[in-house]
Amino acid sequence: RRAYTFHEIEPKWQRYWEENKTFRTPDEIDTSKPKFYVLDMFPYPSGAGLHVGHPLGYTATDILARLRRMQGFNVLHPMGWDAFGLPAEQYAIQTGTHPKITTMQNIDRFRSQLKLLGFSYDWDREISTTEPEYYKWTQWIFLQLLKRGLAYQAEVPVNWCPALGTVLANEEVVDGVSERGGHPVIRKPMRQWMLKITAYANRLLEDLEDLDWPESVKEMQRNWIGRSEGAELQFSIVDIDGLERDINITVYTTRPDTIFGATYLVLAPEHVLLSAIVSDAQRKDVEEYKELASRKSDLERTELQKEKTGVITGCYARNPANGISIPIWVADYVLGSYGTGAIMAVPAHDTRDHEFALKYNIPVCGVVTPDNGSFSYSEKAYTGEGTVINSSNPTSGLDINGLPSKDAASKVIEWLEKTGNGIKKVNYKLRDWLFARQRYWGEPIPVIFPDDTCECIPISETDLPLTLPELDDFTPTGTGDPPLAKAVSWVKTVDPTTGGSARRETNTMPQWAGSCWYYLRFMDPKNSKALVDKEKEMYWSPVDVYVGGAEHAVLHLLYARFWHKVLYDVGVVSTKEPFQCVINQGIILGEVQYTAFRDSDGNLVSADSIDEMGNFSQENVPEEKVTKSGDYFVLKDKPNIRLSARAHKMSKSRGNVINPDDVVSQYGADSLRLYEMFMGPFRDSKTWSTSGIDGVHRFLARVWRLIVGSPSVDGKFKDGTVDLEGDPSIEQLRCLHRCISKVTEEIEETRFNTGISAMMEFINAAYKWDKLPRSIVEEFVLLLSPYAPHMAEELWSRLGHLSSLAYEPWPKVNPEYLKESTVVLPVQINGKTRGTIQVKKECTEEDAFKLASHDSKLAKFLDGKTIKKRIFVPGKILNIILEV
Ligand code: ANZ
Repeated sequence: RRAYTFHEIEPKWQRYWEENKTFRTPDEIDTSKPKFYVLDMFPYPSGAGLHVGHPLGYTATDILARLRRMQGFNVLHPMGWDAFGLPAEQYAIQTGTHPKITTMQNIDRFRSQLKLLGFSYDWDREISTTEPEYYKWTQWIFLQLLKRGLAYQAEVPVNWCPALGTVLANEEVVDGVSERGGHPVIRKPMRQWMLKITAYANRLLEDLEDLDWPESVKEMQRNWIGRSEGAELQFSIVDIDGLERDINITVYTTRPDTIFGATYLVLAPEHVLLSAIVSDAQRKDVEEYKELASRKSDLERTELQKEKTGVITGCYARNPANGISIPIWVADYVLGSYGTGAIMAVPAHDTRDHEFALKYNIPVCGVVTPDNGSFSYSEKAYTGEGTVINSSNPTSGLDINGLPSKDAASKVIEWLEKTGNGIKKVNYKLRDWLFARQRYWGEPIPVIFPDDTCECIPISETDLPLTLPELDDFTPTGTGDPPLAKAVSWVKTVDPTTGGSARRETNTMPQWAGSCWYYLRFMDPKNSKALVDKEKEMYWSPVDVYVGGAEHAVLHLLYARFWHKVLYDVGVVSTKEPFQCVINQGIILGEVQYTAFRDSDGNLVSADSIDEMGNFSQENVPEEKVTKSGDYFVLKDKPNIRLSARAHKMSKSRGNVINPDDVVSQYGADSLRLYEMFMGPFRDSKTWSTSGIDGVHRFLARVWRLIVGSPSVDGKFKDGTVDLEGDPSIEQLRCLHRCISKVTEEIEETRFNTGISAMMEFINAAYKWDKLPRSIVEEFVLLLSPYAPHMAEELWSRLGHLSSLAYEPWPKVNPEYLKESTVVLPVQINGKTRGTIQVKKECTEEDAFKLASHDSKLAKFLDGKTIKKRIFVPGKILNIILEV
């Protein structure tokens, strides 16, 4: 039997690790050792179980964790569940099964699937966001936010989704429908909890600099925060006869240099001063316009392609730069929630203003020219920088003609500040975070409302957790009242200070809440006195490597950073940032699918000719009938028929989903792990391929046969394979140390795929050796162990070790063996030394001869001659005898 018996090996070692708690990170640790905290974005335990995308990130972090343990670090490598959220609740609505039960079942399934893959998590630290001992601290953080004025209630227009019966965050609405389920969403004002993330905008932006994150993720966060610099300036209101009124409109602009080009103002429809300034004649039109605008989302209003609309207010403003009266409009392309909700419109230099001015016949006045020529402002807006023109006024005393845009902008700001007409101003796109959901399956918000006041009172920290009440009916009430309102006896409570009756908050927190701080709980998961013990936090913070999907580039990673900074201010954490390094794994696409095409007569046609055809049918072609020809895929037996080849996202409807459990039972967990790491660069997207997994499986089987030998698998090694006594040769040591160096470096740089290539090279070389000394084999087994831990443990034990290799010292590279040693080899032709070549010490006769015949000096003597004989003394001489 040559078999590599993964079926037996894998469960055996999983049991061993579990029974011995091999990967437990003890509570009390030797803190003089360096630490390594490597974390996966914990999963939402969906009903579908693991998909093959999960093990991609999890294997990578597992390899890092195993490497660092062997390098002598204290490693924290935990796993848990982000288990509140919509799907369990919707399932409950459909089936009546309590979300707690569904969640528990899903967690059990996920856990056992993860255990099948041999990840070295410390399962003693497992947490779920739905456990009261956990969400007690989520609620505690909410109370800290409340205390600091960072949680507040507001009547805000929200995205109300009637079908889901809940309010959604902006990010959960895509193109006017809910991200989950695609139900229509409308705008509706409601009382909501908000978190003041905007108070942290600048810190969230600035602290990005020192993070070792993908540049693309940092850039997305920067854009989301959307810092812009400009000025706030005031326009005084004049009525139609040019009389000053006692009202000012403040606008926000990023282009103070264009102030002389402002030919009208725009107020957002929700601007508070609108009704105060509107003329009687225009009042009706303006009211109608406001009503229309209130039905649109911000996204619809600001889309560039949408035709701009607006209504004149009948009121005017004086441009402080030149004293000219300009009309004030109301238009919905200006948002009430950004800047001051009012703008000075400069049609010559802003695309939206330009479109609007053309439509409503408003003057366009160019005040910045491009440096490389003239510009026709009536046709298009010039939005770039340049030299300022038409911008001087003796009355106001402002003259910026001839200045570059940037300098002009500074000069205008100076002038504004001097004259009291305005100030320099920084703005952010970031909005406060809507923090309430009209849902059952979430953390209750720990506040009460006494019946006789409209005050809101936080519940005492000592009364936490405020547990979710049991409920049988989870359906949304549809009125906007959350399902928790149905828990009548829970809602009714007393105000502890007055003894009067009170109501509990029935909104719950959004799913993001629990995932904002879970990485802290893992440091000290059972602490009932504090969220995390101070010393443990100091030791383990920050997370050294955090791996997860790129879809979390903004929301999760921004919200978690925000909470972390608040906790820093509260004194709970010691670092400014939670995650030092973030890595996004690529996505795994389904296997490439090949499609052939037939014309209406049923004849096969080439894929490049179907464009002109009206009628054709398609069929899938199995991989074994396909071959590559140049850049295309063609049918093996009909190479002139091109096929289309595409990889799609794995989805149930396409039927291309690969189930990790199936792969494990067919090939073993080590093969799955190795394959996912071998598919391609870790960060890239890649396509699944069954033949690829065959390949790595064969590699593992080759390792097995080399070391265990065949066919007598009885715990003893067969002759001729591992030589337990012998000393390694220099060549073997060189080969091993090259492998150590490469594997170590590639894991540390998270280039897992090339680490595997290095091991494959080693095994290829090792197959050529007559003897395989134990010391060499053992080191190789250690190198293999982060990738294929089950097999490595088994080999280690068969090599005579009695306990796990998990904490064996990681092989050290000896640089001596990495030196490529070369020698200068004299080359004689017919006994006369004609030159030299530089060769590796262990160079073969064939290689030496090749080098000699390519050497320009030596080639002269060899060209066109027949060689009679070659005499080669390795490392000493090459003698070539020619026929005469
Ligand atoms: C005059 C101007 C001239 C502008 C020009 C632009 C170009 P960011 O970079 O996004 O901050 N703006 C200000 N508040 C607005 C609001 N509530 N809704 C819609 N637009 C608003 O852009 C700021 C610029 O967007 C501001 O600068 C303002 O138009 C507009 F050649 O003022 B600008």
